Amino acid sequence: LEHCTLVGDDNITSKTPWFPRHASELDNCNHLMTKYEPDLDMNHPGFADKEYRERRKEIAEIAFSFKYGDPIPYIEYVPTEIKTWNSVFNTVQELMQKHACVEYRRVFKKLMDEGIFAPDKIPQLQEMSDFMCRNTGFTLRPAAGLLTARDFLASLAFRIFQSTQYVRHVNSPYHTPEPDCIHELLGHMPLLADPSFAQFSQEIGLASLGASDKEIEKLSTVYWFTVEFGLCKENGNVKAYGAGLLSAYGELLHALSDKPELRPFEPAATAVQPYQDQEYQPIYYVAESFDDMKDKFRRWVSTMSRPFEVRLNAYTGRVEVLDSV
Ligand code: TIH
Ligand code: FE2
Repeated sequence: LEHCTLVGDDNITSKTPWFPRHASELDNCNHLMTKYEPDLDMNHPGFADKEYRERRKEIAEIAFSFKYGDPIPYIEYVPTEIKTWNSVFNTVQELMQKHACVEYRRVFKKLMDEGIFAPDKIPQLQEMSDFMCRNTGFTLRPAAGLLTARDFLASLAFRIFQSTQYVRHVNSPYHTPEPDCIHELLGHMPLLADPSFAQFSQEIGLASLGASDKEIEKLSTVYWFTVEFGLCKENGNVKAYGAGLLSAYGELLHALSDKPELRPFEPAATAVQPYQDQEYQPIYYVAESFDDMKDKFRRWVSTMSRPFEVRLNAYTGRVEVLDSV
């Protein structure tokens, strides 16, 4: 970055897709993908459950009316929701000792010690946001559901994670194809409170700002095979760090069994690997370490077509555009 000169907006052309320059502009970045809506999808476990659909609507309203700077509203979770949390929490707590990477285990313990993680209460997004903020500067904003890749990745540039706040249907506790707050809380948030992983997440976000549609597709594929389903090496063993593995014990055991194919993480190849989100992944990518993953990712990002680089000015909270070198 020392080699870059500040150029203002000169390199942003009319062809550059719009991107937010400050976290307040994320108020415009909450476009939903209409996938897995319990109202529309007959296969959704909540499709025939009117009460569940009502609950989802009620919680979605919070996200729709949220504006930058607002505190995240408190949700009084009901007993069925807490029961679902409890089932998932107990399996994760047991399995992660052996199968999760050390960074995850370390933060998990901290969350237990601080009373934020407990078997019988669902953490509130605001308390979790405060925890992450004091560890890495990451904060949360509520999202009504699955967002478009461009919107979702843009927020990461500001160290903001868009999180759902509803709970999966009680009939499918151990695997859901759509994100829910159990997946976000147990899968994503511990690692977003780890400095090295937080840095990696933000860099994916920064790389996405003003990127072409094709590059957004590649970045979200890399995100999928790392942040969501990544494996890594630790003292010669393979461990899980992907959030979709840490929040779904069926897939965690599948990923670490001899059934799937494991490949070394290589951004250029990983970025073009097709994937689906309906069933367990047939292929996983293994990183040597978070540092190695970041090195490889940075080298690959520098080959992207964007005629500028960006950085977040931590003092102003604004994204600055730089000449690329
Ligand atoms: N399959 C995960 C779970 O059941 O917790 C949730 C998701 C991961 C990735 C997309 S949705
Ligand atoms: Fe996720």
